Amino acid sequence: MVAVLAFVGLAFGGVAVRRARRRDRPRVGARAPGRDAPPTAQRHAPPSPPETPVEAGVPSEGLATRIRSLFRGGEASEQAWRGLEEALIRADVGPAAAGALLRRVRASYRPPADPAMVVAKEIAAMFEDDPRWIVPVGSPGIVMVVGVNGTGKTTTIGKLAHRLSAEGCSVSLAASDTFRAAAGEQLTTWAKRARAHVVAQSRGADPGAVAFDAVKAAQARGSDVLIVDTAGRLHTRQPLMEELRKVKRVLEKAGGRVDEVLLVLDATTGQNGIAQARAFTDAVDVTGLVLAKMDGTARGGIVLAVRQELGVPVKLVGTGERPDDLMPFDPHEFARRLVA
Ligand SMILES: Nc1nc2c(ncn2[C@@H]2O[C@H](COP(=O)(O)OP(=O)(O)OP(=O)(O)O)[C@@H](O)[C@H]2O)c(=O)[nH]1
Ligand SMILES: [Mg+2]
Repeated sequence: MVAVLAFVGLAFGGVAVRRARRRDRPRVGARAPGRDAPPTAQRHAPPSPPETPVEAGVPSEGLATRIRSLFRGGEASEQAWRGLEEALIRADVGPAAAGALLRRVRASYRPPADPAMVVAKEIAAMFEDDPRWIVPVGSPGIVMVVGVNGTGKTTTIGKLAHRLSAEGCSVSLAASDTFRAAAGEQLTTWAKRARAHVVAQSRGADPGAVAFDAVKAAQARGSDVLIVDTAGRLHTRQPLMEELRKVKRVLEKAGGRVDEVLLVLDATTGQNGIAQARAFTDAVDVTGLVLAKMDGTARGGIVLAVRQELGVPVKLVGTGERPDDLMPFDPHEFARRLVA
């Protein structure tokens, strides 16, 4: 137990050191200077009308630029507040979180403060009391990973296994995605890199049976953590959601409890992310979000909406496809990026 607690500390220490080193470099996934910013002529152009279609999760212009232009001259008119709410909604923050954020900013903004900085500070504050990612301790600690198709579940599991293993933890993986042909191989490739043990069966096998075997194997090996991969599924397909419930029940029966149920959301997901989070939470009680693909242009505003409407905290952030591209959620970093 002492050894396990030590690596929990190391997990945070290691991550903190890595993050500190990264600060000196361009942000992970940051594009070449200037590419994020529109050309100068556009930068000073009037903001686009609200009905302009925008790609989900990708604000058409930097939120900070928009906010500063709304509050130009330090003035906080009703029009500026309305414009701020609309800009937040366009950044996928959702109406409920945008309303809550607006109340906080209205209470704390005092000109001549930079309104964009105040918004960022209040966004970070909204996550302040949320539980953070902690390596589940048990024999084994069990993490189940769920989500719709292609969000980054298996890649997240691979990165997590790599990180835990590098920090001295013994990791087992359950290939309970028995639906997709290459799913088991993909997990096995990650497992080799991470020096983790995989329990798999042939394609089409019962995902619950794989989960059961994996708990028993992890117990027999004395693994610290078991991470369970599941097939991507549409949250609206009831039989598939029922299958997921069954996998969780089997894990609980075999392992006593499931410590974390992580829902992986693709950062480019727009408001549909709320429907996904609601359906998966109803089915298997999601305990945390993983915000994947944050190395692209998307800012992941959707997690603020999910946090506000369902109370599910963000635990991890994926910033690429390499083993090191996963880190604990940092509300300040997230807020800075959303309001960039
Ligand atoms: N750029 C980037 N790509 C990612 C990230 N996470 C996953 N991907 C890529 O997204 C694609 C889908 O990733 P998977 O891990 O297979 O997603 P999945 O949710 O397991 O997919 P299914 O099992 O088919 O539902 C792959 O090409 C990954 O390399 C990330 O943080 N950044
Ligand atoms: Mg997968």
